[in-house]
Amino acid sequence: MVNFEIKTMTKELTFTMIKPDAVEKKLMASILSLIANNGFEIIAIKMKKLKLKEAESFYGIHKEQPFFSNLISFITRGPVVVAVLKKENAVEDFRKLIGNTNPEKAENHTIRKKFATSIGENAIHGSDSLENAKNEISFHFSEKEIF
Ligand code: 3AN
Repeated sequence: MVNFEIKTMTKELTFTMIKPDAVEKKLMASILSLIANNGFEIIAIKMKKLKLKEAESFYGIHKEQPFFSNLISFITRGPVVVAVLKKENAVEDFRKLIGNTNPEKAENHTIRKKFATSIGENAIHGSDSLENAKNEISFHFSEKEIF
């Protein structure tokens, strides 16, 4: 297990992944700017292409869902950008910034409203709890990659 503090007195960490659709559309820099301009400090970041087994494990919770095979082929079709973000109330605030899973239902100022095309190709992932943030950060980063 990677050893890092997911929460201190004032700040917490969350995990994000810019998905293949957004990377293909050259939206990486715009999305990172939005994240930084909304007060999130990027303390770890890398570009990678998820292997099939890695994607199946990351999205293991959805393996019984009808959309699972589409989700896996989508998320492995090109590079993603994974990052660790730090801020007060990071998990909840980042979920607000990315918006609803379905971009049609997402509020105007959100990343998914601006950049996502559909519920499947929705541009970005953000951890939905502090516990999942810890697991997802450990899944993609070693301790020495987090600054
Ligand atoms: P979120 O990413 O908003 O937390 P989850 O955890 O319910 O949403 O779903 C994980 C991912 O699975 C979504 N980001 C989306 O790419 C995909 N997904 C969820 N629901 C559907 C659906 N009904 N059809 C296609 N893909 C879906």
